[in-house]
Amino acid sequence: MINPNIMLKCIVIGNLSVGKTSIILRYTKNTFAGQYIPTIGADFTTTSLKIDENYEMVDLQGKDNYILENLHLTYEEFTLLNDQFDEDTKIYLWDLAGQPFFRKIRNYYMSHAFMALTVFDLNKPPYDISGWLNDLKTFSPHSDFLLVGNKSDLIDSEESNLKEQIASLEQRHDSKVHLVSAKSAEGVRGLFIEMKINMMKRLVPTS
Ligand SMILES: Nc1nc2c(ncn2[C@@H]2O[C@H](COP(=O)(O)OP(=O)(O)OP(=O)(O)O)[C@@H](O)[C@H]2O)c(=O)[nH]1
Ligand SMILES: [Mg+2]
Repeated sequence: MINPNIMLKCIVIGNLSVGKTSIILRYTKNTFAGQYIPTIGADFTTTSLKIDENYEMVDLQGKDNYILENLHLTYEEFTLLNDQFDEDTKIYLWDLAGQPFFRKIRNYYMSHAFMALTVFDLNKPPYDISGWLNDLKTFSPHSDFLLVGNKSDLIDSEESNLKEQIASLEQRHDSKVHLVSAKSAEGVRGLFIEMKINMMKRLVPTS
C-alpha cells in the first residue's frame, strides 16, 4: 500500500475564460454555471486519487475501454494498481487564474506540480499553448501534463480544419488532446480518470 500522505499537486492552467473552473466544477460537483466569474489568483479543491468504485469504475468496465487502451493497461493491471491506494490519498487541485494580471502569483502556485491540465478553448483557433507549457517547464520541470480542449459543445469535431489543428497540436507537444465540454459534461469524467491513472502509474513503477 502506498503512503496515503503523499502530496500530489495538480494544477489547471490555460488562458482566461477557457473553462478551467468550469471543468473542475463539472467533475467535483457535477454543476455548470453559464456566467463567467474570473478566478482571482487561485482556487483550491481536493479529489481522491483512487478510482471511485461506484462513480468512476463503471467507465472502465465497459467494452469501449479507450481510457485503459490509451494508458496501455489491461483491466486486471489497472485494478492491481488502483488497489495500491486508499481513499485517503488526495490530489490537491489548484485552479489557477488565467488573466495576465495574475501572472506573478500564478507562477508562484505553479511550482512542485506532479500533473498539469493544460486547457484551451476549442472554439478559438489557432490553438497555442506553448507559453503555458514553457511556464510549466520553468516552474515545475518534473510535472507531466495532459492537453485539454474544452467547449466541444461549440464545435464540430469532424470539421477538417479543426481536426488538422488538433492533430498538429498533438504532434507539436507529443501528447493527445482530450476533447471535453464542461457544459455538456462530455469527456470530463474520462479526463480525470485518465489523469488519475497516469499519476498512479508514475507512483507505482511497473517492473
Ligand atoms: N459553451 C461552453 N461554455 C463553457 C464551457 N466551459 C466553460 N464555459 C463558459 O466559459 C466562460 C469561462 O469559464 P471559466 O470556467 O470561468 O473559465 P476559466 O478558465 O476558469 O477563466 P479564469 O478563471 O479567468 O482563468 C464561462 O462563461 C463558462 O460558462 C463549455 O464547455 N462550453
Ligand atoms: Mg477560473
